[in-house]
This record gives sequence, C-alpha cells and structure tokens, in this order.
Amino acid sequence: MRITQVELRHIKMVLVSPFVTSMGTEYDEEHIIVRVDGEGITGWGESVAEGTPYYSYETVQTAWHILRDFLIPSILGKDLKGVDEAIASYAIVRGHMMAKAGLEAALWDAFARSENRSLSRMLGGVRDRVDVGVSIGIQPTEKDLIKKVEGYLAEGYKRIKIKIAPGNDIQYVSALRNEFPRLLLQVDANSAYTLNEIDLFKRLDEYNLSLIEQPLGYEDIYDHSKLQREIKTPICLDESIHSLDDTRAAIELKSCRIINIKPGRVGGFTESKLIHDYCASMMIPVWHGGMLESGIGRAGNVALASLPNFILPGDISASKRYYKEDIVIPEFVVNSDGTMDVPSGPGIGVEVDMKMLEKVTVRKEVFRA
Ligand code: OSB
Ligand code: MG
Repeated sequence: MRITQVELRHIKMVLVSPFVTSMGTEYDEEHIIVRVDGEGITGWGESVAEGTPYYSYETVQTAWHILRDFLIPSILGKDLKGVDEAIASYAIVRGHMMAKAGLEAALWDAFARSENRSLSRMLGGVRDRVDVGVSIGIQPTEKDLIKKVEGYLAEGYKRIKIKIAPGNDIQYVSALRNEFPRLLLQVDANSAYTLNEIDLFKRLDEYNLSLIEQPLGYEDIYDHSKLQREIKTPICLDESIHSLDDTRAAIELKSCRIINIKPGRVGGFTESKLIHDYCASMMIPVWHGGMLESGIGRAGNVALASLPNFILPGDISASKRYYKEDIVIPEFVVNSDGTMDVPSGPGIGVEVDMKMLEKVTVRKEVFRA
C-alpha cells in the first residue's frame, strides 16, 4: 500500500469525572489521532501520549514532533508491503513508543481493512468477547469509593482496580475488602513508593489482592525483584516495561508475576504481541492496561485483548465511563456479564464520528506525499 497522506489531530476530551492518582488529578485527556490514507483506504490510530509528562516522559507535543519530523517522513510515499516494513523504516528512532504506536495502529487498521479482516483476527485474536474491569481514581472517602464500586459492579464489571498513594492506601483496600469479601480487587500505585515502605506491602498481603501494579520506580526492575521476594501478592509491572527485552529482564529477575500490556507504552501492537507470546511461553498471565483512550484507541485495545494469554480482565471500560460522548460509532458498552464485544468488522471495526472528532480537535496538520 502506497501511503499518500497522513493526518495528525491533537484532541482534548473532558472526562466525566476527575481522575485522581499518585501522579495528580486529570480533568481532561489529550491524545493524538493519526489518520493514514493510501490507495483509497483509510486507517485510524491513537497515540496515548498525554498533555503532561507525569505517567511517561512523552507528551502530545513530543509525540507530534517525533511523528512529524521522523516517523511520518520515513513512510510517506513509500509502497509498504505491511506494518513490519513501516516499523523497520523508523527503527532508527530510539524510544518515543507512544508516538510510534499511534502511527503503527493507523497502519494496522489500514492493512486489516485492505484485506477485509478485523484487527482482532489479523493480530491472532481468538475471542469475540473480552473480560473487562474498571480503574477507579482515589476517592475523597472510603464511603465514596464503596458507592462507586457498587455502581460499577451493578453495570457488570468483573474486576475493580483502585489507585493508591502514600496516605491513601490501606484504609481504602480494607474498607473495600470488608464490604466485598469476594471481589476481584487489585491496586495501582503508579510508582509512588520505595523499598522503605516494604511493611505496607506486607500488610497488603492480608487482603487477597490479585496484584499490586507498579509499586516502585517507573523505570525500575531490580528493586521490584527485591520486593516480590518479600511479599505473597503478585507484582504486576506497567511503567517499567517498554519492550520484549524489559519483559524478559523482569521475568528472569522475578520482579513480577504478571505483566500489564499497553500498546502505547511498548511501541505498538507488534511489540505487544511479542510480549504476549513470550509471557505465554513463560506461564506469565497478561492483561490489557488503559490510557483513558477515545473509542479509536479503545477499539485497538479490545482487538489486542482478544489474544489467548490476556487472562485477567483489562482496564477496558465502556465509553461512558470516560466521556459523555465518544468519537466512534457505535460507542463501547459493557455487557451485563462483564464482557465487551470485540468488533468483527474490517480493521478496528468501528466508524469514526467525524462531527464529534472535529469537535474535540484542537490542532490538525496534514502531510502529503
Ligand atoms: O497506570 O494504568 C495506569 C490511566 C492513565 C495513565 C496510566 C494509567 C491509567 C489508568 C486508567 O489506570 C485505565 C483506563 O484507561 O481505564
Ligand atoms: Mg498502571
């Protein structure tokens, strides 16, 4: 496919409620929507770089720079045989995984559409529904949290993840466990602790958590291996894993027993699949993380999560859990049994709502071959 045009859109969408984590409070979400065109086919992708460099060093501005000045020029006007050839053309660019993943996603969608296949099938998906959970930010009180959880459980969600931070941890876990003794519950610290707080993690062992996500440094693998040795609850790494190589290091060092896969964090679906396959071979379960995506990114996440080793429910929630209106048709919904349907149409399997996309676009740039 000869790629004749690439379009970038900086989008900003207002969250239905502020998202509070150890990294701060988010009121709206900024991402980049990537559109590629070639030979009458259009592909869509989402780069999950945010407005702020708090989760990752990447931001919308750095991703835009890398896309405009390096990634897009490396593929524009080229007759690509497939996604692998695109990846090879920009392999010289180090890091900037979210910038790469946004372009790669649009290319995957375009190639899947050109073969009239769904992205799920194209990636090796084996399920037509995936198990989903919800990620809840830090609430003002334990009572507020319990109310939120009751609401999400009533909607069908299979698993609850809560954000924790020093001073906002054990009391929330304990309150939830008291109220819901059998709830599938996990916590995400987003790197807010150090090994000095090892006693807290030993106390958390009493609450039957499915996992503790990224308790220590955001690039760390070594200290996590020391912590995992001292606690029973499985550690799951998010921020520290940018590649298959990081995954191998973490598993060989026994730094974690579970891996969170986010295509944006590892450079795209291709690297995600390598990590997925390696983890399967090592009997390490994976689950799909989330970056508060719009429906475009969410569609790709659901497709990837249909691969067989995505064993635990993902941070993949209904469109309305994030935004009043989504930018795709149909929007994503959760079934009452806590699953989400994997789109079966060509490519990402949903249609972009151009009117809504226009409404949330704050900047647009078009590149032509
Ligand atoms: O650490 O998993 C995280 C959102 C933004 C940045 C980092 C994270 C998150 C979430 C939300 O937890 C997951 C979702 O999209 O529902
Ligand atoms: Mg996380």
